[in-house]
Amino acid sequence: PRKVTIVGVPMDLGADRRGVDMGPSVVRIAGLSAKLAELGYDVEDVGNIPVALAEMRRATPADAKHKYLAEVAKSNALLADCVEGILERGAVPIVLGGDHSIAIGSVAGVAGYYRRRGQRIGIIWIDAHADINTPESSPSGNIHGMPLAVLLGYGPEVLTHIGGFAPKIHPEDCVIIGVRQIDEGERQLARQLGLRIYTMRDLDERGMSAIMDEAIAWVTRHTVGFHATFDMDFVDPYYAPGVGTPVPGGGTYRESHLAMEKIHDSGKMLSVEMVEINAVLDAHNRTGELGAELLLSALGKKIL
Ligand code: LYS
Repeated sequence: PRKVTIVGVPMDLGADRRGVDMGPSVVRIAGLSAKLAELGYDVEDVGNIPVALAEMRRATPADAKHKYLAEVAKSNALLADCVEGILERGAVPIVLGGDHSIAIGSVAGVAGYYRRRGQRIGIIWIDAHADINTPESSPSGNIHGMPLAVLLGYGPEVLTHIGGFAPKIHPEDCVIIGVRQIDEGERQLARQLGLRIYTMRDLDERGMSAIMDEAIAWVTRHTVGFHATFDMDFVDPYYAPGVGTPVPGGGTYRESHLAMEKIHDSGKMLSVEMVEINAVLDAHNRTGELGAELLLSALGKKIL
């Protein structure tokens, strides 16, 4: 059977708000491992990457532009090694966040693994936000608004150079899907890099199916495959109330599953990640359960 390995990252320092640190637990509680085993996978769960506790440390004024930088960097470096190890053991990594700053470590691990084999990877980034702020452009100083910029080589070196190389990905190998809130500096960087962004309007006009076909074809032109990173705030808050930065007008329950099903059917998904589920703001673990179900769709669960 195919192998999958789950790793949790109880990271909330990048969001500077408690609650997303419980994301790995709520997705596990929703029965992810057992349901993956039912799909026929050989499942391993390696537990959680250590993350500093926000209560143990006051954000310093020097850190205002990138809060908890040292702690976020440290956990992401550990995560990168862990993810690379999972790939070396022949399994597909399933990363449970945590806030979206953990994509820095996940992608560092996947990109590093394939780089050693002379190959590039792509990214499918499903999110209400573009996450392409830099410490200079960020309105909040929260690192979870910066991970895509970091992976493209923009931001503090302690983040961009995790794993010893930068950038982790080329702009022409990524897509962002579902954007409906973007900061001015992000808009500028996206334009400068020629990043392919599918906004909610694109989804409204063309539908999720066509967008996913195009997105998958795009990110696999020059790559061995892609990392899929799913920010739960892509989903409309009606279906996913338990997120830290809800934005109205998001994807439906069906659109979200369709995106994940098509990701699976492409046969090109190298690794997958679910982030920004906030247990404190959730209603009866509805969002946690949706997170587990969406991961199962990405791993091949079908209606029939
Ligand atoms: N763009 C905003 C910021 O940089 C929100 C980011 C939300 C990330 N999950 O703070």
